[in-house]
Amino acid sequence: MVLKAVCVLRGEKVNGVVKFSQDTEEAPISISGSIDGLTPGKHGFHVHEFGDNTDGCTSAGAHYNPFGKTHGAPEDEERHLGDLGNVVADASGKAAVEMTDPMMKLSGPHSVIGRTLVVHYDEDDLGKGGHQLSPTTGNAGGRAACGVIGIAKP
Ligand SMILES: [Cu+2]
Ligand SMILES: [Zn+2]
Repeated sequence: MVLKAVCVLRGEKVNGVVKFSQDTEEAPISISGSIDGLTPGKHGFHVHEFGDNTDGCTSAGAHYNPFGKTHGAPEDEERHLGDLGNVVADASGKAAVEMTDPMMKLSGPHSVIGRTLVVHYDEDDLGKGGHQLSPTTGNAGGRAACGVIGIAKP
């Protein structure tokens, strides 16, 4: 049973497509895709709580955090479920996304399907930057583009 989901990211200048797949209920999720229109360098990348874009990316709420944890890096135990770290854009502003995540799921009570994927203007400091926002958002700045994660066409 392979689960597949897709997210079309749309922003003022930033656009992208990100695909999610999970081979079994227990398997780590694979995330791949590409994002264009970024500034070169690192950009925070998270699943936010709500699949609500009524008022743009703001309506997506905070990082998806069903276990009441502090913001962190994807490889940390102490992280929001939605924390995917950073994507890295090259000199032309294009980021190739290729990651796996041990915690995120496409099924069950904490599935990310129906929630919003966000790419930020700034780098996520993974909770370690010492800024007042580090423990909640990684101080990743505004939301450059977002989209709701949906079930992919087979
Ligand atoms: Cu975010
Ligand atoms: Zn977070």
